[in-house]
Amino acid sequence: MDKLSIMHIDMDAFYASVEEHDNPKLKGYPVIVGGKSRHGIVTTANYEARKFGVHSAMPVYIAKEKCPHGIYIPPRIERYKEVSEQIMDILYDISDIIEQLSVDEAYLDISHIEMDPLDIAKMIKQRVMEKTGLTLSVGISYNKFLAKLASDWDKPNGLTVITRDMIPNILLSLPVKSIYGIGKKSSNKLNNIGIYSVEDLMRLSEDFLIDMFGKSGSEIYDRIRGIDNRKVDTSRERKSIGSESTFNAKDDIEVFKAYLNEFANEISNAMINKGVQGKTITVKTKDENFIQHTKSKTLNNYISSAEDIYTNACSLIDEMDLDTRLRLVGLTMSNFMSLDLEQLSFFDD
Ligand code: TTP
Ligand code: MG
Repeated sequence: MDKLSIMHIDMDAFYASVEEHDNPKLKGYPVIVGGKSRHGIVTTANYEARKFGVHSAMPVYIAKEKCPHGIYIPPRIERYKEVSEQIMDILYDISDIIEQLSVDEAYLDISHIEMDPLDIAKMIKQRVMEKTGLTLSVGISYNKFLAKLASDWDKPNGLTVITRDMIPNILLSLPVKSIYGIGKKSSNKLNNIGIYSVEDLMRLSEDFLIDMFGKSGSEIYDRIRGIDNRKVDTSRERKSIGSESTFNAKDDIEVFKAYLNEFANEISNAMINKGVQGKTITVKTKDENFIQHTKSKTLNNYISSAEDIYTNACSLIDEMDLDTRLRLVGLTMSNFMSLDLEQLSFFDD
């Protein structure tokens, strides 16, 4: 059987959900996040507003015609980025092989994790809910194309697994434009020759598709047959510097802090070498039951000295409920700014 090695996660109505979470009075109402001006565009709408036909990329004035009683909110991009970071932190705790596709979406390679993929998905949902109060949809399959299709299958708050035997049922009736690689233009081109569904598309030969779409014709040919060999691309590496150690389970906070001190020195040296300062600091622990816990904070100012990093790390670990013994302590700095940039902005001021 194909190994269910790829997971795709996508937050539900992301910007609108953040707004609802930050202002619970919005719950139950149609919420539309969009530019303020008359020419503004809808970034997203919650599921309540979607019932009225409002969707992303629609001009706000049209949305207002469709849903006049909706609540219209200008976007707060910085806030969404902050929540996005929290979600990515949770994902990076689970797998290092992650490809972030956008602010609310990522692939995870979970092939090296022993746990049942469904349990991994439930754990992610639970951790994201605890940390951010938001729901997401998860798709699991043996390749990227099918995992992404799966996460979209049962939104919101979905959890869908696609196995090979499900492919005909799931794919054949889909419109061609729902296949990754077939945009609006290509979809129109296909419609013009009478090809509407994946089932229609199946009848075309690989050569025909290559003639029509070039190299991607061959990818489309494979994809609708459930073949997609793209790897989860980790080249857009996350910018963080960290260190961690495992040891025999113990419950001595002074020992943990001694580790943090050592890591703070290492991290500070590395940051100074790179010429960066950072503002987010994360302490990670693993307890004697191998359960991982993290606590992060984002400071108002950038730091790079070992002493600053250590002091903040200590206050974080003091705030963590260490009710069992630990077998790992780790420390990470992220959210960097290069020192050159700081100089520039200093002179600008
Ligand atoms: P999506 O994941 O495409 O949409 P969504 O999270 O709002 O809803 P869904 O439950 O269907 O996943 O995009 C993520 C965020 O990106 C979205 O909340 C707002 C932003 N966005 C735009 O700003 N413009 C756009 O055209 C789209 C599609 C999204
Ligand atoms: Mg989304």
